Amino acid sequence: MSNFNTPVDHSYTADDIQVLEGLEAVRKRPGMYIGSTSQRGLHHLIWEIVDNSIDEALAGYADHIVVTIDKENIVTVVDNGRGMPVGIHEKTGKSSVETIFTVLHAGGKFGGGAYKVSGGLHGVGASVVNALSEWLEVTVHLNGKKYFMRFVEGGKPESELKVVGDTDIHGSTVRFKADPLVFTETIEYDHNVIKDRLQQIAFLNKGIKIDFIDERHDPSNFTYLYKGGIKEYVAYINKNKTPIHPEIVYVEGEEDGIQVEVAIQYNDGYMPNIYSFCNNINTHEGGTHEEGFRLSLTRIINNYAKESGVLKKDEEALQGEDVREGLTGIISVKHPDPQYEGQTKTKLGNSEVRKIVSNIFAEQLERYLLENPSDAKIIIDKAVVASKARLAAKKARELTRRKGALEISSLPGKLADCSSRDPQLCEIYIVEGDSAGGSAKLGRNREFQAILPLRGKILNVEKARAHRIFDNNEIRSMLTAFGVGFGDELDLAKLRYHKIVIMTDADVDGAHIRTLLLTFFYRFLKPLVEAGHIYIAQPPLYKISKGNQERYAYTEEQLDAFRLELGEKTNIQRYKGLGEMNAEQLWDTTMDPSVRTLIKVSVENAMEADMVFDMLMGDEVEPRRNYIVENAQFVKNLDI
Ligand code: TTJ
Repeated sequence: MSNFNTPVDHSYTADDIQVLEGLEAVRKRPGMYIGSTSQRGLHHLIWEIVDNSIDEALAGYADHIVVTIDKENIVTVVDNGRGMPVGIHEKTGKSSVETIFTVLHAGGKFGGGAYKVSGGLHGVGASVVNALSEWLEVTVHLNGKKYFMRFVEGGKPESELKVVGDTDIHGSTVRFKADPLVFTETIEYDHNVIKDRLQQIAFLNKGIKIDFIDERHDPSNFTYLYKGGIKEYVAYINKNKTPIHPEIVYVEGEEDGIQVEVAIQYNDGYMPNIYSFCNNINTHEGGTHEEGFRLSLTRIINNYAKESGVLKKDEEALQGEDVREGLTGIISVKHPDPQYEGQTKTKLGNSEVRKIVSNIFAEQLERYLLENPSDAKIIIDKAVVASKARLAAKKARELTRRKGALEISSLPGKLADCSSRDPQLCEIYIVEGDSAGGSAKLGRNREFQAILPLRGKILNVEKARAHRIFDNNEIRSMLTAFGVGFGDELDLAKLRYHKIVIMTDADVDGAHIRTLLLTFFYRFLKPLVEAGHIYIAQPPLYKISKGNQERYAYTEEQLDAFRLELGEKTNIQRYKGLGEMNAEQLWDTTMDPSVRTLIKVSVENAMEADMVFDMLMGDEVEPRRNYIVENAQFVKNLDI
């Protein structure tokens, strides 16, 4: 590590660590502490450790964090902070390092008033990571000494904290191996998940350099350092879009110990892209920080529109959705005592935050508009056009509703419905193209599988205004078939199929259609994504045959294995599209519940699809190629 010249503070003491309960509790019920023992829970181990280094950086004592995953999935986190405390802890009589790693909830507030960003599932303490590790090693560089301690079998100290040498640097290092006895599914970390989250953490904490070294991956080294923080985050999200004003508006302030940052920029699209965070956690469900932001945005833009005369006295005020059209925005707050609400505990509840964000943002947005009149005009004009389009769309929607176009009584003609009426059992396959649709209709189990073929590409909902979206036949067919309505009036209880399966070709067009569909689901039917109703079918890539033996391969590895198994002179058919399979093959490989693999779409997947949307759709081949190569495991084997 290169940069160890951050200020050193030796004034802290090692008390104040709350002693709560033992590590056995964690091993008994890991889900209570890290959500689950799936790969997602496994990833929490890394976040929990990294959070500690981020806290040290936010306190102003560290600016470099290195996360390494080696070939054995052993994780190392290094920071250049002060070094965690090594003295004897008053309440436990043991070293503070030992206390931090063996006492649940320790480490919360020591250092007095230090900023603790973790929340939600995070912030359970380094002891939880220790409890769930086969072994864990701590190294501290502090006051000229190098200290070391090792734990085994879920947190048992192998010996006490020892001085093992001299040093002229300061900082903390933690190395651990997740316990396969706990993480029975896998102890393998997902490269992309870790990389993306570390990049996000770097965006959200300006000036902190985060290196990610993944020795299992080529290339192995990634460095994230954003001096502009969320301003650079907005630029990154808008990278493949067309901004309509050159500068990103960036606002920051602090009140009552609550730090606020907002960055916004409009692009020529229609959809808002607003992401909010509290203490580095994505508040998917929004909350008071987002409310404060929306309030001020609407109020200040209306004021400016009226005062500049663009909006006449007798004209209707601009609505929130008008001023958010095509807006990319990040709202990030840091709160010493966050309260999370909502179904997934990702909604910020602290009521004081609304006014604080609203005040800070309003004052600085107003100043920005006054100081940048040409940008201001572009922004106001866009909102006024949006307002007119909204009124037109409202009329169009009312017309659609009156005609009963979304009633189940008018189910689309292309839909081959299933006979069961129990939504829990029912599945609907959204299939690209009529020929694949035909095979799927013949091959399905008509008891519980419905087929809806889509013709050509569905509408790009990013680039179309509301009334055009609801005029689109493919979208109308889907909405009618699903039966839940959409937007504010969406009713999950009316869902007619609990599995909605996207089945597209394994080529770049198929990837486009899948992206379009995911974007549509994410934008208009998000509760379906959140409730886990959206799936992606995995058709095979190859058929390997010899004599009367047949095998289907879904990956290149499987292909190699089957070739070995069947010996020389096999016949290999590469499936370019679903249409190349007959009905029976489609059932055998992709639709039969006893053999098929469905990938469940998470909100993160859908959000990612939404973010990479313009890139996949755009004319530039290179970023598209890179994306597809990078995401090969999700978007298997595409023709580019
Ligand atoms: C807290 O305030 C007193 C001085 O030490 C501060 C501290 O603990 N800093 C700190 C902890 N820096 N880094 C850590 C840390 C790093 C890792 C990788 C893991 C853990 C559990 C803590």
